[in-house]
Amino acid sequence: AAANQVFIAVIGAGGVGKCFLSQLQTLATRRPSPKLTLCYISTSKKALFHDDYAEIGIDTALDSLAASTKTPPELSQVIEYLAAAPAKTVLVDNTSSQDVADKYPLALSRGVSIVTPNKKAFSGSYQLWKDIFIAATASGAKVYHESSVGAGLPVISTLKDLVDTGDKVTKIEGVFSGTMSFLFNSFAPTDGQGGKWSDEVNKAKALGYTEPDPRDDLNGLDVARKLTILARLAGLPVESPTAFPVQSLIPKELEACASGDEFLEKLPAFDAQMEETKAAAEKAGKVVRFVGSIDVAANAVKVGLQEFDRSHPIAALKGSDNIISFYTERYGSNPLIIQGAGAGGDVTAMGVTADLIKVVSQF
Ligand code: NHO
Repeated sequence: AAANQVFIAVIGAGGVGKCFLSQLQTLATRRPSPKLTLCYISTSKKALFHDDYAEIGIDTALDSLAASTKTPPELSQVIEYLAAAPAKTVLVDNTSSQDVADKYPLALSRGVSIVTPNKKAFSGSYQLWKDIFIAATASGAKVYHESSVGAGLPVISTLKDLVDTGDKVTKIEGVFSGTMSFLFNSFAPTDGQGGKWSDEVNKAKALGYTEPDPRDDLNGLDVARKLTILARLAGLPVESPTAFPVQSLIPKELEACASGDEFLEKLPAFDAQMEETKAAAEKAGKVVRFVGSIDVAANAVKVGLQEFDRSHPIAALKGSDNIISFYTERYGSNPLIIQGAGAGGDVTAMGVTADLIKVVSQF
């Protein structure tokens, strides 16, 4: 192997992982150099790799993996396997696993670069965050995670560019969840009546926007994780995604439901609560939205419901779009705004594949 080859290891082949493999196939065809060689792929149940790093065909990787009889080795063994490869390596983590995230410092310290949409490593403990960047700086390995906020939208790269060029970010606010965006755009539209809250939650689930258990979206933690990542990049040492106020939309009485299905069954009984929230906003000529904000000067992060004028860009959002506004000294009173699809396999994978291009171009 030579300088014009890069080994790629893929962990996770679900909704995002499958889309990533298809985009990797396109990338490998469009940019034949350096040669991107898939040498490892795994899910939580199966793995496929060869001791001599023989190439795994990208287009048939999923079938080959399905036919494999190997179970995934310990992660630290996978990292040693990659570190010993005869060329540079990139580990693509398409899981939402905390165990995989915890191993990033080890991988980076062994010279293995990382690209991932997994939020866990960057929104977990502040110590893990520090360990990741210390390890990367020491070894020169790269770590990119654009899709951990706003899927493929250029949110993290834009924030890094603002900071690195000396702009001062004063405030970041927006809609950071595709699920929450869809729910409020259809429950409390700027024109028309909107549906019943529980009906919209069921619709969002049927459309595949929500997590298998919709409570994982409605408890606000997904948004809190994204804000933790942005706040840290803006310079605030946020300790964890539970270190600031996060409003949950799960009625207290339903927190103990044994399953997502039971939760959905009982949710209609609580529609009146959300209806009141909507009516209160309407009385003031406004609409309610689920937003997150970071006030950098005040060191204040919060997640929850807020009322907006109907003409506000946050109120006028469509579908499951995200919107993120950066208020900075350079941009003055007109924020830099990023808007578009913020959930879904293809757009999330795009951020991952684009990160891979960035990493490879620095080798
Ligand atoms: P899946 O479909 O559950 O696939 C996970 C894969 O990882 C499976 O193949 C599983 O076997 C494997 N796996 C899990 N643990 C493993 C382990 N320890 N070892 C080996 N393999 C393991 O998950 P997705 O949907 O493909 O998501 C993958 C990652 O992308 C997650 O970290 C997720 O948070 C992240 N992500 C997804 C989306 C999305 O739209 N699907 C987004 C961002 C990041 O912008 C999107 C978003 O935030 C969606 C959010 N719900 C919203 O805004 O409403």
